[in-house]
Amino acid sequence: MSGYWDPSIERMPFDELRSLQEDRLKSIVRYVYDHSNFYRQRFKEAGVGPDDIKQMDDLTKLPFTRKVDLRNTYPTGMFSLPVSRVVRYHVSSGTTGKPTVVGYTKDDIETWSESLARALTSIGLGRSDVIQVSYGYGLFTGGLGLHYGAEKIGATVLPTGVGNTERQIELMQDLGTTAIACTPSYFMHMVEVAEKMGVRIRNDTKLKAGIFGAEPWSLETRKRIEDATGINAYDIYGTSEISGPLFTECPQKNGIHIWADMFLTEVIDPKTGEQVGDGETGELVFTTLNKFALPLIRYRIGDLSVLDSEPCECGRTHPRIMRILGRTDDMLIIRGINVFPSQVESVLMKIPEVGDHYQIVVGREGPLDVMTVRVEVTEKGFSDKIGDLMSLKKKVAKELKSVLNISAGVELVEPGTIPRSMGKAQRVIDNRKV
Ligand code: DLL
Repeated sequence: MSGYWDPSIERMPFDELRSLQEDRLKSIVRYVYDHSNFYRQRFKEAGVGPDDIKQMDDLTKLPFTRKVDLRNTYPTGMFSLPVSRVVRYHVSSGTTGKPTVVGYTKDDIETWSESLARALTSIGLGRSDVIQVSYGYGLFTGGLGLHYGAEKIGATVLPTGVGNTERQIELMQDLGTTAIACTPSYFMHMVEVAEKMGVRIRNDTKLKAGIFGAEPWSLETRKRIEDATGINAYDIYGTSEISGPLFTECPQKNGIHIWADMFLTEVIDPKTGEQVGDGETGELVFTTLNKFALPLIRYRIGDLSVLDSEPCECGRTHPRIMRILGRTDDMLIIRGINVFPSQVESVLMKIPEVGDHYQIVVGREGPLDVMTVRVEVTEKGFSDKIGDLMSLKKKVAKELKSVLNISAGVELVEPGTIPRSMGKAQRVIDNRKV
């Protein structure tokens, strides 16, 4: 079992942790009321003020906030401090609408790094590690976030960023990278490129851990990555609004620990807004407890997960969220049936002849929705016997149907055909929206 970065916090007894959360909740509510015009207005509209928040259960009196609020107040209307106190901005790519801007004080950056220091230590990394950061640097939070966290634990950072994959692999070998941080889809691409260069990750590098996130990925993908390379692949989660990458799994690999002294986590029914119990799927809602440039109260993240507050075998008392199913807005509705791309991935990655890369193409034929799953066949699975390919196609369609309850078309394509991603993979092409 690996060590702790700060055992006094990470193993803090539940009651103490809860009372710390309660104190911080009261303070942050008062703070935003005093500092942010946006929140003061919002609380007034909801008929609630800082004096109404006396204990944890009062949390539900507070109104939710959402991404749309950040958009409507673009660029910095939700900030609680003047820009002169802000030491850094990050900006979302704006692929789903107007971009959102987040800002940090020096202390906010420190808290973010502290969160990652705990997470990276929990997966066994430390001073003797070389951590290659292959998330994008710049406006995206992945690169700089991991960079600061890795430096904080005294590891050696190799800040490669994304792209130039062959060079990344050469450097990985030359500088003895022991852990890599990037999207799982980019890592799978890297493995493919390495193979073409005659480099086997398992034998020809020192890589032992991967810190993979920023996009949904299934347990089946984890298994593939681990089987193919011999590394330990850990899930890392966060969003730019709550700082960036913040939390990982511990070695139990059974949920991602959310540091309760920093964040208050709720899971709600996205339709009613009511909290759901532990073990039930719902939308994640976070309240930041010690972030000061852009504190967020009951912020609806849009990601679906399940909360588990039971003690973890690793000894940490902080609650866990289970693997992210996807965003509420990623859910495809095909002929009235809800489909998450992550479910499709789970099915595909169990079929050995299917390659690591896939795409889901949705369109309409007359009034009907049609979904086609485009999959690469592995070099081994690629046979010139038409009969074999036909039976593979049938097999994939059958497995998809048994899990998704709808019929999907299957298109088999040659290895290397589907575009590779360096950052977040674009898995879904929904032509209905065009
Ligand atoms: O993706 C922050 C990040 C960087 C996380 C590096 C992990 C590693 P955004 O660009 O704001 O921030 O996108 C956040 O990405 O709401 C999820 O939908 C998705 N996401 C992030 N991590 C995971 C994960 C960064 N481990 C959005 N599993 C979130 C599934 C993830 N989805």
